[in-house]
Amino acid sequence: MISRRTLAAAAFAFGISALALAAPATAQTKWNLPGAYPSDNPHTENLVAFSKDVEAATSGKLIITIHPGASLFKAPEIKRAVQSGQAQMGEVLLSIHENEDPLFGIDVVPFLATSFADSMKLYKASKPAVEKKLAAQGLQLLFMVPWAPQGVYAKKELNTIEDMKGLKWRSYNVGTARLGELLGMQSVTIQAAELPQALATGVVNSFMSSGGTGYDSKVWESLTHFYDVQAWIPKDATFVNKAAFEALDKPTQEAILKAAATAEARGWKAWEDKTNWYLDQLKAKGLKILQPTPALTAGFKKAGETLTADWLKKAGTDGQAIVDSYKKM
Ligand code: PCA
Repeated sequence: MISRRTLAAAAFAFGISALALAAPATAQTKWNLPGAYPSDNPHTENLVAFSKDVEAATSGKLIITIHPGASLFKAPEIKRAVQSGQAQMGEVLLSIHENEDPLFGIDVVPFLATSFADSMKLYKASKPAVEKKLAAQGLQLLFMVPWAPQGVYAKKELNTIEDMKGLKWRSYNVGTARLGELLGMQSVTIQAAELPQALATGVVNSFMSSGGTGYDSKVWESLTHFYDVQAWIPKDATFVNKAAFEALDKPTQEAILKAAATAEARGWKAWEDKTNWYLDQLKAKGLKILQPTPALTAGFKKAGETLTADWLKKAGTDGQAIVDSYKKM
């Protein structure tokens, strides 16, 4: 027998859900955006500004909470979390996923695009293909923002490439791991959030990255030299779960796209503006900021040729076509 109480509870619950169903036009949607880098890194500051822009443009209808520093998901898990809908949006270095598709590593082909202007050209040449690959995984690309040109940190002078042999090398993607292997180093993959600890405990004594990540990791507490190799400029991607995006009303979708375009421009500018600032900060902390010797450069170029050949083989004619169109720009 159904008690009066159950009936009342059912009526109450029905009332609530009817209300919820009737309300979406004014309801507030709350989304999560896991990120991989620290709160005061320009990538994260840009995401916070993006989220504020979306909130303002939707009059508070869509609230996106940024979770910096790999606090919600570890860097390599962020993309999968958004694909599966555990989070609605995410931000991470796209080349971490080069093993899924060589195109995700196009911006870490050594010495292909080493200035911000060239990096933007390479982005334009590769964007349609990258968008398509992400769409096939249930993701919509919102924007991409570069880091700074990548150099090498070490605890000793590096005059030739042989001086790198035997170093305990931190890698962050396929290319940096392969570089470690080619140059006879002991390579271990560690994402930025765990790098300060790995440096402090001596698990690694060398790595390739930007001035930004060296600064974030307080690299001066353990290492002494930075060689401005300018090997490549990797980019972070911010993406949204496609189904979640498509379930939003049109004005909200438009607000996101508009804020994304603004965030992209703001992010590129921030990194261009801060590249030298970071190197100055490292210098002020006592790090030696150096140009690589011609011999060291030659060694990196040679390893770079091997990496480029590896990549072109994996990326096939699609990859070659993008590289060709970039070179014509
Ligand atoms: N910082 C990130 C990726 C590239 C960079 O400059 C890192 O070192 O993990």
